Amino acid sequence: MKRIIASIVVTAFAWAAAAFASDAPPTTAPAKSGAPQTTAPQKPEVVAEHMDHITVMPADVKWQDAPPSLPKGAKIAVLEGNLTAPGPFTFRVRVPDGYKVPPHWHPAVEHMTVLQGMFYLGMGDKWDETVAKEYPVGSFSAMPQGMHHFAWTKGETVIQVHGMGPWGITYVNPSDDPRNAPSASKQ
Ligand SMILES: [Cu+2]
Repeated sequence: MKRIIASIVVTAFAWAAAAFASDAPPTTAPAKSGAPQTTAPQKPEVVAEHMDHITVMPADVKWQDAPPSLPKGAKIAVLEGNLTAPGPFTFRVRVPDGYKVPPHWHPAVEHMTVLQGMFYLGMGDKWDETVAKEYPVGSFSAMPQGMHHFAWTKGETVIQVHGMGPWGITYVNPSDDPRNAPSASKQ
């Protein structure tokens, strides 16, 4: 009985070994000296080198004045990444009631989630509130890069935007760009 079991085990092992061998990548070179090949196991740290675990508690969200590319009155909090560099980013924008962003587009997909207030988003080159859609708290939108759109708010509103940088904003009408305003300071 013992011999039968041993035979089955050996057979099973041989089959498994053969199966493994046939699945092995063709580039694997056989061991030359018969010494066991040592392959260093994949270290989880390899993944950690590319990204740290980022956690941001509500009390840790640091608000600052939004860059001059946005109309005055906006605050921004960057939670992840660098908006000007390639790679993932996440930021929040807090704007007052009645805040307006004229028609514009972005160089990357805009993933937007409404966290507070009421956000209105319309597609197109021209300001037209009749074509806009209402986005209450909890709404999400993912907009293709380059799509022309405009937005405004009702009540103090916070949206969260994430995507793959570099991020930016280009206004359809350069005269709408706050960076082009005569009063725009170089601070
Ligand atoms: Cu936008």
